[in-house]
Amino acid sequence: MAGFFKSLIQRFTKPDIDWDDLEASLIAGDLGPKLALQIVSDLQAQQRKLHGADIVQVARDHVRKILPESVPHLTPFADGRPKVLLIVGVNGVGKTTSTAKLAHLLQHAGHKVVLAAADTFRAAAVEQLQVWSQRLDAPLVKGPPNSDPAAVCFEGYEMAVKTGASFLLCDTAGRLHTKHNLMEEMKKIHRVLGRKDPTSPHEIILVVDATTGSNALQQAREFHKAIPLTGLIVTKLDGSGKGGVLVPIQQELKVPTRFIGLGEKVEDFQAFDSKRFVDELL
Ligand SMILES: Nc1nc2c(ncn2[C@@H]2O[C@H](COP(=O)(O)OP(=O)(O)OP(=O)(O)O)[C@@H](O)[C@H]2O)c(=O)[nH]1
Ligand SMILES: [Mg+2]
Repeated sequence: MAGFFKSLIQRFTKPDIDWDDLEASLIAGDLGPKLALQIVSDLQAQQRKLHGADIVQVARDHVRKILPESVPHLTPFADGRPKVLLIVGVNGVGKTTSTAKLAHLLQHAGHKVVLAAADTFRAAAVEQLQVWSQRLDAPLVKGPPNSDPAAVCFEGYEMAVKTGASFLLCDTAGRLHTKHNLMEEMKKIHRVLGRKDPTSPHEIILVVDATTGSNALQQAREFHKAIPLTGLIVTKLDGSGKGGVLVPIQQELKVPTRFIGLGEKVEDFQAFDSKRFVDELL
């Protein structure tokens, strides 16, 4: 995915910049129309001969200003209560894989994790998380087919308390942000988790697939409207997606990217580093 900015340098070699072309290129890089316009206006205001490198410098400066320098780490509660993470998103973006990767990361940091298989629609979904649970040696809570996903998360909370786990990770079913009943079901999971601890779920993480481009912004808008997102996981950055969309999501919704997925293996996962993203990845 690396090289979006580099491609701009290669494309705009002449000092006479075609502004429409530049704006379109920035939008094609998933930076969003608002930011694209800001970058173009900023460059036009300079009233001098510009080269590709100038474009990239201005674009990088804008992106740096939008992205927070650092994002909060996932730390356990000092009082021993489980910290609850709800993992949500549309179908196939990498929720289950990212749940496993996150569990692995937390275990690596010395924390005990419980997994809740709240995707009760598909038997294969439960099996998929079960395989991860065995591989990671993390307890799994699941329900019968088509059972209430909110109840699975509720039981997950009880299991986390019983086993003294610091984190409960709830993997949910894929849901289209345009499907009202599925969004209502997600709100119910949110409400039911709040019965055990009114501040739970403590993190609501939307998983988006970098290869879907700007569509991820619309997904983020709709999910954020339904339940307040606390962070983003951007997956499949090893593919063709540049991940530029995380910039307008931060700019418009103030939802920070917390982790990135870079492959199918459990290790292909990192805490988001904005400096590295701007300097190397984008
Ligand atoms: N290349 C690559 N593949 C990924 C990444 N994350 C997930 N995948 C793959 O994407 C596919 C879907 O991943 P899942 O974790 O099952 O996605 P999901 O969101 O849980 O899917 P549903 O539960 O069906 O909505 C799998 O083949 C994963 O291996 C990533 O960062 N890079
Ligand atoms: Mg899944």
